[in-house]
Amino acid sequence: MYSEAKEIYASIGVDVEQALTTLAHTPISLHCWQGDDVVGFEDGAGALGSGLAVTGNYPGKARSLDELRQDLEQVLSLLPGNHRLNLHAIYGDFGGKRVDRDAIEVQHFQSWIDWCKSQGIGMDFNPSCFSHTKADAGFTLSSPDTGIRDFWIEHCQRSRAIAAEAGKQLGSSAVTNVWIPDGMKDLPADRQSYRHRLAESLDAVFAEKLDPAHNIDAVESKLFGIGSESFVVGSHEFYMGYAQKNQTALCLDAGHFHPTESIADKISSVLMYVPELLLHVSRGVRWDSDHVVLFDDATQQIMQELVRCDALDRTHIGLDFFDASINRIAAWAIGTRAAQKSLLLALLEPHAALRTAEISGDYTTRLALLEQSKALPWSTIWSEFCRRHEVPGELDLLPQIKDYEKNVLAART
Ligand code: RNT
Ligand code: ZN
Repeated sequence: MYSEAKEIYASIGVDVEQALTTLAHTPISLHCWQGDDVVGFEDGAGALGSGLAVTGNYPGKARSLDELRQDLEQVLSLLPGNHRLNLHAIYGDFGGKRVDRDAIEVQHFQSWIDWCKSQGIGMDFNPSCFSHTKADAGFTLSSPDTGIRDFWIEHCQRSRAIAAEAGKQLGSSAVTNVWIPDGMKDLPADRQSYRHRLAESLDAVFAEKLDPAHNIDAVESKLFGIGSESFVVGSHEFYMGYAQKNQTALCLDAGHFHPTESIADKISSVLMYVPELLLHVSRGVRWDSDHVVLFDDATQQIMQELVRCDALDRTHIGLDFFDASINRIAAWAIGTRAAQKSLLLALLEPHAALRTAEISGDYTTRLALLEQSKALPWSTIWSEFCRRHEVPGELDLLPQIKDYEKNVLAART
């Protein structure tokens, strides 16, 4: 079936082997926080806050570092290709000691770096500016309180240093993504001073120049959060401007815009002005920005743009969702594979023919070719990709997840 499918694609000018090579060399950064509902391993870690919410109570969540690593290894065994770990600062190896956010050091993350080395994968990093008493008033880097601002600046600076060390040890640059929850439930009287303070704080966070071979800085905007419905300090315009001015990477989270707005359309624009892009592939549903990623139009369009803009080399693809209402391993695996399948579909487009049709004004052919693409045997190519990487195909995925649930997760009560 594979050789037949390959022939079909060759007949429309698509090199399937080339597509599979590109797919194999495009890692997806697995967000550690899907495994335990964004709790982390701090001493006394409590409720998720700062506008983030996880709903559901499916049994079997990871309760310790060892369990989270075991789960991640299981997820990696279900994914074709070579991926990365996206770690939040609250997931340090704190050994049961109280280590506040302004005191984190490389030593607290060395066991993660070693784990990544053992898995042959790279690591990305995130300061955790939420779920903390010093974030409870709703502000971190933009807080009017100097003490609070300095606390979070210190946390972000330390996060960059940890990321850079991970990048150095692993021989692959770590992307450090700054997202903060700062905003207001009701109408503010002075938006500007918050934004000025955020810019100043970010300047302090990024003041130390780090080797881009070890660390890449990214900033992430949001439209609104729970409790910040009327005003978010770090809006899209704010970070778009900041990233452009300071030439940091810009993070686009698919769930952080108006419901009818797609981040796919933004990719070709922002890449004209910022050096690199970080994606939080996610799925917004009504107020939630973090449903499990699907093989849907939105995800396919994002991947199409990355391929059509030849932007894969300048884009870091990460995921951002957390669903506690289903098996968490399934959420991770289904979401990541959906992103990969979308990328494969994009790589299998007949690009030359599409461009020729478009430039000659033959939009009929363009539309027909796009519809044709959906009906071609891309899933046979996907099966072959899974087979080559010795991971389950679509029919074997669920049974493997159920086995793990029965043999491992069920014992966690
Ligand atoms: C929150 C942002 C942010 C977080 C994670 C936990 O709205 O999307 O990326 O989801 O860092
Ligand atoms: Zn995000």
